[in-house]
Amino acid sequence: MRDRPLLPTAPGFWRSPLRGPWFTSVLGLVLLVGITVLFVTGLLSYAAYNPGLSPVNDTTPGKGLLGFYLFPWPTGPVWLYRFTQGLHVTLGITLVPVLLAKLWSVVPRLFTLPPARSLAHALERVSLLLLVGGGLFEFTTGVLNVQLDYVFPGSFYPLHFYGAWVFFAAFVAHAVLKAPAAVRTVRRRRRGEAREESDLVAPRPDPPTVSRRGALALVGGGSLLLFLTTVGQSLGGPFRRTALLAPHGGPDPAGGPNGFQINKTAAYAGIDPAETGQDAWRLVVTGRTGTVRLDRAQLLRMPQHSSSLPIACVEGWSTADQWWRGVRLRDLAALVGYDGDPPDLFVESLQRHGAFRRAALRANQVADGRSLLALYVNGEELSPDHGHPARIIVPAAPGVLNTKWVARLTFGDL
Ligand SMILES: Nc1nc2c(c(=O)[nH]1)N[C@H]1C(S)=C(S)[C@@H](COP(=O)(O)O)O[C@H]1N2
Ligand SMILES: [Mo]
Repeated sequence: MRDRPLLPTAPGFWRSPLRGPWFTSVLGLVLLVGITVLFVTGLLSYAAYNPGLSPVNDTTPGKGLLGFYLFPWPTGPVWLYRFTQGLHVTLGITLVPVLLAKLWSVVPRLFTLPPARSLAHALERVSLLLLVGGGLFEFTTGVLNVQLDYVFPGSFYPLHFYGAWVFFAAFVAHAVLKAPAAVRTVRRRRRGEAREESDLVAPRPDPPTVSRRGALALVGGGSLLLFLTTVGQSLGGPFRRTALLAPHGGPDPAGGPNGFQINKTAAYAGIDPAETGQDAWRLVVTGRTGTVRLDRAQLLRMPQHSSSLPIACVEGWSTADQWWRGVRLRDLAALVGYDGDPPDLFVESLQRHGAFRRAALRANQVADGRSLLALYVNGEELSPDHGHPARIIVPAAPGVLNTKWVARLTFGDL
């Protein structure tokens, strides 16, 4: 190495001939579109939790001002959450190489001196700190939540949600400042004008080992590989085998009617088989007219209905439609005094600990005739791991609202 400066603050320290406005601009424009989609699908995912309905779903209902956009999550099309959340997680993972390459391409700027030339420059650098910090935070918490199965039980939602607003605010400011120049750079290059004058270009570059196009292809190839090894978890069928990187991808477990993905097993949730048997288990339903206790035989004497619905988890994986059979939630509401227009519903399971042992469903979800307290799946009794003796299944809702091992239903406006 000939006279390489020791400090990264010296322009000559950075030698890669790949750095330059074109490389940075192409990656930036990809992220402009991608991160906007991530933000929108993320907000949708949050709305789908019914966070404003009850502190059980979210400890800071509505998230104050940031929850301004919340709306009652619809119950159709039934694949809605499967689609929005599959897109959110798959796209997030696919964009990781692009994000890293983009950060790499501008890393010399992190070290420019003086740290601030003017107030405007100082503000810009602070916004970049929020941008880079926020971006790394969002991608890291997202990937950890998917890969490690709720490493931040209960706290992932507020962290990822607040982080998203900080990140996206900085992202919008950055895009407004930089996107026009990025578009010009890419257009100029397309017209064959190769002139590149920028502080991103190394003043004394090393000889290239790969072209800029080649480097971009490498990044794109990395993204494609991540995409192909992730997307199968939300497609199902033969594609599920391709989801090598997704913890709940891979082939269907076991097989048979109950042979589809399991999130938490009965053993993990601490469900004692003694509590779920014919003799012990009672469903306690409370509403306007009081409380009713039903054993399994009584539930089976009520009108039984079927619906074909998927399980779609916040982690991005989902199942194909399963054929559920059981009692309609609105028929259970009618048992306790709500004929015609059912209210909200508070669901509690036999599980004693854990964030997802309770859930609040909105009136529109209770009213939908496809929303069931399911006793059967695919023609067989629910297996212990899928929620025996009874579980909630609601169309288009996130997995967490499909409470397993149900013990108590409380109808009433929340
Ligand atoms: N009681 C209880 N119900 C629960 C959960 C839980 O941890 N406890 N996990 C939920 C989550 S996050 C998902 S994605 C679905 C998964 O359902 P499955 O395991 O039958 O596929 O169950 C939901 N129901
Ligand atoms: Mo889930």
